[in-house]
Amino acid sequence: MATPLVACSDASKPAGVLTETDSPSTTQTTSTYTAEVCDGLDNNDNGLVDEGLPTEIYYLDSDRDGYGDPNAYVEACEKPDGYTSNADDCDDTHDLRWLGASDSCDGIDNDCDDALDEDHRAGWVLATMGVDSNVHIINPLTGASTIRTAITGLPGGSINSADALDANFIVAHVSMNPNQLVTVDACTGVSGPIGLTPGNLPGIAFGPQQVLYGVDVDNDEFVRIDETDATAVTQFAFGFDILNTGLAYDCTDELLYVADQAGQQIFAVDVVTGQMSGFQPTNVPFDAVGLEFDNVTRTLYASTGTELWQIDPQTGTGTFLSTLQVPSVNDLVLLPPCP
Ligand SMILES: [Ca+2]
Ligand SMILES: [Ca+2]
Ligand SMILES: [Ca+2]
Ligand SMILES: [Ca+2]
Repeated sequence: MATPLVACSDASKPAGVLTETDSPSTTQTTSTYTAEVCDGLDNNDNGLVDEGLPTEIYYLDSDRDGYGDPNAYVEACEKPDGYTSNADDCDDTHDLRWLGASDSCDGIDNDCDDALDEDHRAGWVLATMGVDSNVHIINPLTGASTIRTAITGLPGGSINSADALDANFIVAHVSMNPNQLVTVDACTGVSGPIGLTPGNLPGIAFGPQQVLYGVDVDNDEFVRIDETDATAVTQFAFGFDILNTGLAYDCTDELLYVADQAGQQIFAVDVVTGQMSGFQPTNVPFDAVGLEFDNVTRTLYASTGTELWQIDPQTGTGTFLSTLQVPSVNDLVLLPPCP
C-alpha cells in the first residue's frame, strides 16, 4: 500500500456541541466553545485542523470517470474534489477504462484485461438460416445444431447471406426467384419483404455506423445497401471474378472481411477509403461460403458448406473446427439471445 498523501491530525480534543453558553444567562460574561467541523479550518482554535472527526479513505480520480486510483489516496473527513470512495480504476488517465467495465467495440481495452472489445456481442450465438428455412443454432466446436425456429413468410429461393443488428432485425438475402432482401425475426421466425436487389449478394454485413454492405457476385462489385428498400450503390468494382463469397465485420479495426471462393483467399475492405488490403490465400476449402467475425478470439468463423473453420485474418491460416450437422450451409450469422 502506498502512503496516504494527506492525513487528518490526531484528535486532541473531543468534538463537542456547536455552541455552549455559560449560565446563568443573567451574568455579563459569556464564553463560547466552538466544536471542530470538517471544513479545513481550525474551528476550536487549538492549532489542529479537522481533528477528531471520523475519516474515510478517498482515491484520486484524475480522469473523472468515477473510479479511483488504488495507489493514490487520502484519508479525510470529507471527500475532496477530484477523489472518489472506490479504488476501481485500472487506468486513471483514461475515462473509458476501469475494472469491470463492459468492453464495448471501441478499440479500447475498457476493463484492462488485455482482451480487446471482447464483450461486443457477448452471449451471441453462431447460427445459420439454413437452406431448409429454419434458424439453426450451431455449436462451433462440435458442429451440432438445434433448430430455434422455423422461418415463415419467405418467398421462393433460399437464404444465402444474413447479418443481425439485434434479435428483431436480421436482414437476409434470398438468392434467385428473384434476388431479394428480406427481414427475419430470428426469435419468432417471421420474415417480411424488403425489395429486389440488383444482383446476387452471397455476402452481406452491417459495417461502420450500422450501414449494410454486400458483395454482388453477378457484377463483381462491392455495394452499399439501403436495408429499407434494397437499393444498392456501388462502392467499387473488385476487378476480378468473385464466385461464392462471405462478408464479416471487425468493428475494432473497422474492416469488412471478404472470403473469395474463386481465389481461395480472404481480404479486407475499408469502406471509408474503398481500399482492399490484406489479401491472404487460405487453406479453407471454400465451396459455399459463410463468414462471421468473433470478437473474443478475433478470428473469422468460416463455413465451407459442410465444415466450419476458424481463420486468422492476418495470415489466412484456417483451423478446422467441426463438420456441420446442417446440410449445405450458405451463411453464418451471430444472433443475440431471444428476449
Ligand atoms: Ca478515474
Ligand atoms: Ca479510468
Ligand atoms: Ca477487455
Ligand atoms: Ca473496448
